[in-house]
Amino acid sequence: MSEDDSVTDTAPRHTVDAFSVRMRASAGDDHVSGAETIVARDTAGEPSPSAAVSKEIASAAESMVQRALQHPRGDPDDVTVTVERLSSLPRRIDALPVVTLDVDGETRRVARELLSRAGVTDDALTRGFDTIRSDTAKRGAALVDAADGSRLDPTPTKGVRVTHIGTSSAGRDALDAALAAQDVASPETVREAVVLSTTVARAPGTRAELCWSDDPDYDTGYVATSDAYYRLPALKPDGVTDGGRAIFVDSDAPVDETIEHLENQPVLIDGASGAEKLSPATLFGDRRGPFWT
Ligand code: PML
Repeated sequence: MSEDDSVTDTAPRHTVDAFSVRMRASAGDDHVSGAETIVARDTAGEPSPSAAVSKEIASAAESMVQRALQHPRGDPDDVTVTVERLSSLPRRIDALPVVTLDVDGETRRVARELLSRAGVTDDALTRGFDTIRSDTAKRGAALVDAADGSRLDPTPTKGVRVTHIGTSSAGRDALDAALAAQDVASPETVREAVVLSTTVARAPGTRAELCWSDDPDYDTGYVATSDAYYRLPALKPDGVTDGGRAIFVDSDAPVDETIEHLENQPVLIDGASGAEKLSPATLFGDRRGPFWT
């Protein structure tokens, strides 16, 4: 073996040209903001990372740092950006359809109806609302048994963090265009929530998700099911500064597999499935029911 051959043989070989880029900002012990995306090359090739991927990583990291420094929740004293090469190629899927519900004063009832139609019992959905309102699972989502409402995540003070997610540039453009057509006021917030909720909806064992923001000035929340991401204006109860997520899981779900998927399976949103505005009466298709107006 020549000297050149031995150098080639010991050089690292990367088959996956895809990276998770994540940011967390904190002030003291308080979380200020976070963001993440995936940067992946569409076709295989050498060398890795390609110049295009390197440039995209740098640009994603820069905009995350800007965002951390300008966040309305306050000045961070620590901003950490992590760039991690993925060990497998991301699963590519389309975003859930986005449905903004034209609700007026009955938001909680509509949220409960959506969850109930997705197979979540009254006890479980009440537990979901209570969990988001309380202090637990501030960082991650609570996993709640869709039948009896018990907590399924092993460390309830931490919850489950849905990570290794992002959009391709085609997916991002398609989602942004769909949201712009509906005049969505905070497209970046909504895009990120749609990416996360699509990952949740397509994970094994999940039935539905309930979420509202911890930003005191942002009161639109959502229910996501395998059918759609339903936006619910004024979902956040009055005076509530806590926010978070409850993910409702089938009683017989393989919980370890669900958590592994949510925390570690890379998912790239590659396309959109449209956006529309609907009244609850139209959505539920029941002209005699409680949502007929
Ligand atoms: C969050 O991630 O903090 C919650 C975002 C909720 C977005 C709801 C929407 O406007 O669609």
